[in-house]
Amino acid sequence: MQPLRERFPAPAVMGVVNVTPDSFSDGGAFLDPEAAVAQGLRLAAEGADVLDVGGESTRPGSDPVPVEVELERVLPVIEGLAAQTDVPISIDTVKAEVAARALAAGASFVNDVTALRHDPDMAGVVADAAVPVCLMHMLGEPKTMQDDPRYTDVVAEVAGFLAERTEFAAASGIARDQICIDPGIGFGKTLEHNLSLLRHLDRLAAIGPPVLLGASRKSFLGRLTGEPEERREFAGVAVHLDAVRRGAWMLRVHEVKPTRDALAVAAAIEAAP
Ligand code: HH2
Repeated sequence: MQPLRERFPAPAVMGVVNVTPDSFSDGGAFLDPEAAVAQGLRLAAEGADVLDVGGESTRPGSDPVPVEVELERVLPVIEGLAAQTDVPISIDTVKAEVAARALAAGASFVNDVTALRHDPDMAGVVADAAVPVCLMHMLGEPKTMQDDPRYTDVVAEVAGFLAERTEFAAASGIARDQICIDPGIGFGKTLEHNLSLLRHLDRLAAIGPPVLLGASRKSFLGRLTGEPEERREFAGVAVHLDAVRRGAWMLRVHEVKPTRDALAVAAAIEAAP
């Protein structure tokens, strides 16, 4: 398998396809499989390098979803997308059974917001399928993670966690060049925690694996701008552009085109004599 950094040269873009009734910014919009597939194809046409399909919301306060419900949501969308686009499909799940069925249906990337901690079988599923995996940091669980999250040194603690999970993944038989890491913006973090992680992203990039980052529409952008979820696009582009300058490799976004445009302009400036 081609190393992640070669297969998806930085800066890469992951488009979000949420098949949930309750995702924080687009819950219910794409619950119908046809609408979700159409959304994925639109993001692919806009230049997404990967499409991240998720059937369980992880927004603060959300409840877990039974495995059958999650499968019912994501499988038709993965099958539909796999039949109509060559853009690789990622499955955003914490459950090994959902990951395995999604991979069989056409997904080829696993995005686990618990970094292989939730389900003891997840590492084996990823290793056996020899697919890339994203290991994300989260403090606590979605239901309670925003209830007074505390760190002594957020950057050091998140970096230590991601380094430890990378070693765990490698020891579980997952190829090192198929692992990426993610600080998990908004997952058990205050505004200040998110900003520190963004400012010191270079320290996370120094761990080794490429860094995936998702700030799209998140509440800290609302805190900074006063805008509701559907109007945080400009703020999101600003964060993502800054993150790429500080070493981020892939950006997880709800709208691909604005991110692609911003990256194209930044790259043109960088290439000027
Ligand atoms: N954020 C969300 C979900 N999955 N995966 C990674 N690797 N990084 C993230 O930052 C990340 C993620 C939350 O965003 P969204 O999918 O829009 O919302 P919800 O979890 O409510 O479906």
